[in-house]
Amino acid sequence: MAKRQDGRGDQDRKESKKIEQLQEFVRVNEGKELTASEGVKISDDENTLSAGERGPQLLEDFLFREKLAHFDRERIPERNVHARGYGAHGFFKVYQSQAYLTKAHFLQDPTCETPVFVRFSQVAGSRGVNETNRDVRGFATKFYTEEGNFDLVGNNIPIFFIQDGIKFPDLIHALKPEPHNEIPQGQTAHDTFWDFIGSNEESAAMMMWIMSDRTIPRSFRTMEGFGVHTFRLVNKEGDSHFVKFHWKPLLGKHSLIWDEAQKIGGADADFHRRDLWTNIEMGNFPEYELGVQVLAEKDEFMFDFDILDATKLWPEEVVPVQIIGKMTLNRNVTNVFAETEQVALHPGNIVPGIDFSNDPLLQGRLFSYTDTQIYRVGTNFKQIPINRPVCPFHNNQRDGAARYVIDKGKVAYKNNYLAGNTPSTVPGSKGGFVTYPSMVEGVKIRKTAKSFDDHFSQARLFWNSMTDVEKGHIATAFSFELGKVETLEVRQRVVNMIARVSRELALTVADDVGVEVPNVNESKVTSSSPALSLMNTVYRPDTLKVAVIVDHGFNGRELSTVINAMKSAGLQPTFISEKQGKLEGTNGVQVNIKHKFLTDAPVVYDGVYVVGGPNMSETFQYKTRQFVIEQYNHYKPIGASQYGQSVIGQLGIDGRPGVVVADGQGDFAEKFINAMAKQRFWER
Ligand code: HDE
Repeated sequence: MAKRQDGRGDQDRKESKKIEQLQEFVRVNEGKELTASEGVKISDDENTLSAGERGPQLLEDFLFREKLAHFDRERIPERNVHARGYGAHGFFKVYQSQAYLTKAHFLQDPTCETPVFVRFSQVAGSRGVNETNRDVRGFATKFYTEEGNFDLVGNNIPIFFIQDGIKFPDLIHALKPEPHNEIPQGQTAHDTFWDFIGSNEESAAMMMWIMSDRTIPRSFRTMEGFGVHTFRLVNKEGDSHFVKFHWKPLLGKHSLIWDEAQKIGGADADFHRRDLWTNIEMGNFPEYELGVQVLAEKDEFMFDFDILDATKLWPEEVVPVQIIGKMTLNRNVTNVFAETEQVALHPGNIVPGIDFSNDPLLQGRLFSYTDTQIYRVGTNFKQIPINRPVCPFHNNQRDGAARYVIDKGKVAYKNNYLAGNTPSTVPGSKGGFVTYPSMVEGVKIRKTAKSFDDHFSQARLFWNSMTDVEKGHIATAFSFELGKVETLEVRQRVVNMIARVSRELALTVADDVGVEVPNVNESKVTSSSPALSLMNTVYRPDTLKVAVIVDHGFNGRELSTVINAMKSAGLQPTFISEKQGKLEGTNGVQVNIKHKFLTDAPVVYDGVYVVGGPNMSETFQYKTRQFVIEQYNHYKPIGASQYGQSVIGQLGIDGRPGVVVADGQGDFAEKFINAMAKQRFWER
């Protein structure tokens, strides 16, 4: 996680062209006089014009009509999928020139800073859905390059449910709340979703991924991102390579556990946006490295699956991820609607040096995104500040709703004499986009290629790659989701599918949801891909949140030492007590309590440090123990000072993994920080 240093953050802002461009549109209203949109100054904005104080209101009131008419149109249609999202600005830099792979300008020069905007999202729920439900997360990046916008509109899972875009509306109809009662919101735990899965074998691998902890990330900052489809990179000589794009978070990939995710939903429905917003405000800038898996044209058929099939990944152990650059998110938006809501991302936005493959799912997306933006945001959505490129743009498109520019001149057609035949086209050698001339042959047909047929090998590969803890989580997730399915036959059909992936898993789930395991052959795949396990990652303490529970008369010297050590390690301590206000400790140390048991749930913290005091009330002790039990059950680190020990002593957790008590040896802070870095103690 990058820290803002020596005003560097401010400098980054000045350097970012996109930010400068956005600034031109920012309007400051504070301290100004109130006017109507046409400019007339308003003398009363709280009383509608009426015929007498108690009389009917008058249609003549143009100020009332303008205000209400605008309000009536404040919402635009929410995204059909990925409605709830949160965005941030930043920049991307390539580590070294990738000229051998691509001519894309932003991937040539390590000193070139490309502004980016990222929108993280959830697929299923409406705009107001809680943020920790089990769901795939979107990870969509707009690169404002010198050659136009490149959008990498990916997810936090490297594969997808279906192989052909024409099935997308069916998938989403099954996944969304059921239409007869609009229940459940933002959940896959219901009949229609699992009916779809049980009826579509191509979803087998994705079914395993979504039941894993990937769908309940700890933070957007600890989430991987994937372009999913196979793309092409094309260099100056016209050579093409197939690529898969990856984002790797420098903080490591970490997730919540299910019980925690459900409780956070109630305690803080804005958990992820709050986490991203707060950390960026604090200068803890999230960083992600961009990686590519590269396959030469000649190796197109090297796998026993088809690289055009979006339900398959390229195992990283077979095709390593080459890290080529880094993205840093260093600025929150000024206005969520204008930026995060109106941003129009589209996998079809590419620049010279990047091209599509024939992946049928990607091809389907190329139609859908522009179409949806025209409906959702409006005809001229590309001219809205957040969507404008940073490079110049000129064409013969004219007029339409909310045209944001005033086009000068009378020529608005190609092939003209009057304007010297401008705007003119640009040849490929001078930076114009030229489609890669890949070979195409065949008859017109509606059919999935035979090479897309194996649905279970990679589902099994995923299962083989999980640790025992992760396997346990997957089994519980299936039991939960199918446990909410009312139709027995739907549960049975899903278990039939699980049995083709792993008989062991099917037996556990079937037993739990009251169905049988059929006599079918499970996949014979024995290989694994360690990169797929979330536990094969980086563990760092920085930016983790510690609840510090304090009471009157706390040991001031001890507290100051431990808090300073925590802060140096990058941890974020928050004091919690019974009431808000000032709290006195020994040695003249005072803390200002802003959070209390009533406002802060244990689930929103990554660990707890119980400081206590000499005269803790029964209620204080009870609440502290409740807090600690929850943390303990979620395998999180627990620390206790000498007063603290007396409270948690009764819980019988002393000496258990991840429980660190101050024993007067002076190394408490170090031990506790190490425990925080480990994050979870699964062995409890
Ligand atoms: Fe999307 N998808 N999608 N999708 N998708 C949308 O576009 C669609 C797919 C993804 O933060 C929509 O602007 C079709 C795969 C993200 O604004 C819509 C198909 C992947 C976002 C749409 C897919 C994604 C979207 C909804 C099958 C991972 C949010 C509103 C052919 C690689 C972007 C909108 C943001 C959004 C259609 C499949 C990721 C309706 C037809 C595969 C991250 O156009």
